[in-house]
Amino acid sequence: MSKELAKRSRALSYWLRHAPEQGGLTLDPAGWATVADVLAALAREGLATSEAVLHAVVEENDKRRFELSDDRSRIRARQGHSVEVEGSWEAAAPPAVLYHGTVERFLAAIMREGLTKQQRHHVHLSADFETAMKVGARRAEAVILTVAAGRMAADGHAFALSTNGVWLTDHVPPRYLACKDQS
Ligand code: HQG
Repeated sequence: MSKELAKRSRALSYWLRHAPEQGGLTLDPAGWATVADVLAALAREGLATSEAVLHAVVEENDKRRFELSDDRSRIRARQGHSVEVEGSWEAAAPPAVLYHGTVERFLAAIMREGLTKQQRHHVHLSADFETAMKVGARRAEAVILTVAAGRMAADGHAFALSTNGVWLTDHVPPRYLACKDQS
């Protein structure tokens, strides 16, 4: 993605997930903003953007973070919100094992309290090891935890799958966690 698209993508992530008011936007209950409002907000930030460029930001985003409504009049983040939104996630039965990438300095707290959602709506888990490695490596050397998701689901914990493939749950108690052998 070009620098120009990346700047717009960062602004969208911030407004659509965390701080719509910073962009002068309001999100509907399902997290949608109108494309017209978003283009106006980008222009106010000195990031004047055509509709075609906005479509490119959505399409070229590495993690498919954003989606457009069918008529392309609205845009929202697929997941990762800290602001209250509802209805963007499909309940789904998880695979037996999911992965979470974190870093050494959080391990003691995680093994004590389990994985908690911090600022986000959910704890984020991935079906593949590689993705978890990348998520952990955003902070420092990644440490990978395995989550006994099948057992959790059998015990009544709810899971959802975002439309870009991130597994979401409310809390992973420590008894379902194990530190994966990193070798
Ligand atoms: C840790 C990015 C202490 C947790 C990525 C993580 C992902 C605890 C951090 C998505 C804890 C929260 C999500 C506890 C969890 N005590 N630390 N009890 N429980 N933690 O960013 O999973 O670029 O909210 O291990 O690619 O790192 O935003 O979650 O290190 O998909 O699209 O607290 O964010 O995607 O950090 O990342 P985050 P995450 P985007």
